[in-house]
Amino acid sequence: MRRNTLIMVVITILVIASCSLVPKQPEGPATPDGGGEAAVPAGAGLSAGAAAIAEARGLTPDDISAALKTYLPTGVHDDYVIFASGGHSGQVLVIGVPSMRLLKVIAVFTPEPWQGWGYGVGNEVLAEGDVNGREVRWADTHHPALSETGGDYDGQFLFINDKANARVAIIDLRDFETKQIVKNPVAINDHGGTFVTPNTDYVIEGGQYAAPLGWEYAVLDDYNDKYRGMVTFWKFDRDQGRIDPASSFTIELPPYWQDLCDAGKLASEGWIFCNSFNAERATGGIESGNPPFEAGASQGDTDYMHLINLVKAEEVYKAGNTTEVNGFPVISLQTAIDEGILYLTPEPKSPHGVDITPDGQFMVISGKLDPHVTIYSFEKMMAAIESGNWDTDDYGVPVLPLDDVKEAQVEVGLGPLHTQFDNQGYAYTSLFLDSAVARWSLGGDFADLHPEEPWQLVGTTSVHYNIGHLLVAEGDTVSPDGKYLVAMNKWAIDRFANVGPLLPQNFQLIDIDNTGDSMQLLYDMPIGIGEPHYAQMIEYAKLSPWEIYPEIGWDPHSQSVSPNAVQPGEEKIVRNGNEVEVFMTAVRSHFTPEHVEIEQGDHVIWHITNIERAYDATHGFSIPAYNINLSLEPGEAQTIEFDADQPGVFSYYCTEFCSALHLEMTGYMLVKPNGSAALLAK
Ligand code: RUQ
Ligand code: CUA
Repeated sequence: MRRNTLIMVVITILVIASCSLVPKQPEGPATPDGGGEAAVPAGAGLSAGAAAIAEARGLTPDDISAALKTYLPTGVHDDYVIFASGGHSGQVLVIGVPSMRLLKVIAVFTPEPWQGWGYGVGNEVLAEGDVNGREVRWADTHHPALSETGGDYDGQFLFINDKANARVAIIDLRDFETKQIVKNPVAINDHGGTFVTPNTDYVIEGGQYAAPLGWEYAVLDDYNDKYRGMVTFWKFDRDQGRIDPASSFTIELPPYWQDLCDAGKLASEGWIFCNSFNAERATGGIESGNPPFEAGASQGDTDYMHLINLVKAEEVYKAGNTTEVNGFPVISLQTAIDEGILYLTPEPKSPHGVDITPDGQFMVISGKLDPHVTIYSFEKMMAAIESGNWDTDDYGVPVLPLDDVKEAQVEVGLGPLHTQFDNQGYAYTSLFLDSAVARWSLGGDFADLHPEEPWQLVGTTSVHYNIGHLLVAEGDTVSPDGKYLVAMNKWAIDRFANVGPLLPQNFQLIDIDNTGDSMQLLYDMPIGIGEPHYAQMIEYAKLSPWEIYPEIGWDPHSQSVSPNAVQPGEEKIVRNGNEVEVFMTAVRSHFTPEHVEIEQGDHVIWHITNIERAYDATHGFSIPAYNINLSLEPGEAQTIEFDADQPGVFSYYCTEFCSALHLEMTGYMLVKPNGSAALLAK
């Protein structure tokens, strides 16, 4: 009895708390717990059995159509694949659409045992991300970018940034494995990355919180003179599948907090656009009676969009007109001004993100504290630059007057953040404060695609809750597909079973394959490993990953046959002084050799090749106490090295349940004690 009373009190508190927290109650599609619509009426076109199930579960007609639109029978593949930031997990999530099934977590910045990432495989790649020699084995991943050809996703590579430490990683989509991590030598954190130019010549990494370049020390009183923003252009070498730091450069920017960037395309190809906030150059210091950053950085009515002429910048870099920061070439702010590389234009109140329409004609910016999206015309911006009719900011950077470059403003709702596009002439903007997605009509050449007047709000759909980014199928390419939109919600509140005070974020799939104001919410997917920021959705048919590695003895890091590959019949153990080299193969259901006898103090170089040619015939390999754990996909060759400093008997075994005799897929590593240890062992 007392227990029940307690439960009732708790429930009452929870209901009250959630009512006051929930930003806006759903008003669109009904939810399973009840909203408005009645359960499916009898005879709604369902078989008697299906209708009975629907009735027993209290499903509405909307629920049923949502289920039918997302259900995939076993063995049927999704039409689209999402590559989502894994947030603080430092990884990338691969999700199928419309099923919203998690297909894979790709290890990137953080060790991941299943893939052996950081336990024998990938150690060198992870080490590339060390900062000043210190291991940093997590990341705050924000924005994945698929490689593009002609402004369209080509399915070859994926890039993603680490905001916390200003790093960029590259994943090869032939095997969904991370190949490279680069640490930005100029900035200690970033945000405006990653974005690619239309043919992936450059991967863009913009900064966030201004600091002296190279994160040198300087007091905050010197903020205006010594603190700077930046944007780095990493040259991508598609043949090597790597960024080439030796052909990359940075542009020094004023100490406004550059936020997000987007690469111009088609009409605007060759230009880069970055929004910013804190044009006020607030330096915080709430503890000393200064306005806190949140107030100081939002005092002004406008911040600055940055327009960067990348073609010019590349010329200037190639001409060697750069300075160096930590050995990395930097085009100075003054050079950027003198050479006509950098322009600014005002943007309303503390914006977040800039997104370019598929034709490259318009740049869309949302002020977080302004209910509008502001649309800029590339043509007008070029005309304004041409006219020479501008003032400058405190650093001498030309500021193009807003009225000269603005095309339109659309009032969309409260807290607008990010925008994506479809194939029907609509744009979609996330509304953080309203917890909604706004659909609005584009003008320009898009005006013919829809019945509405251009630059108008067409409809909104509620999401749950506090949406950050959104994504549309191929929604930031030159030819979006429309069809599906995913709302990346920061809060979940009551959407899922309570799993304690730390809640998953909520990806919500929305059907946008219709015109007008109806957008149906289809599915909720909890993200339980960190806060994802952005994601991109590519047509599954554009991906062509390998089923097995092309040849036996494949080194995934070099994407070629390893010189250390071990072919069947070539297994052996070779001793050379106190260096022991093991040449091992793995195949169902044994390792060869099964005995590895070494001596304490030996240096061990151990090559293993999975000689399988069967789809999905992966073997694991772990050596206890030595922190070694590999995943060997069919054909894969790996080499590990360690000092046999611990004497004893160590059974290595396969960690993937690969066959009926998987448990027997094992062997003994015998490390014979020597010296004093040998005496003790007697
Ligand atoms: S963030 S919620 Cu892209 Cu890093 Cu916007
Ligand atoms: Cu190989 Cu289990």
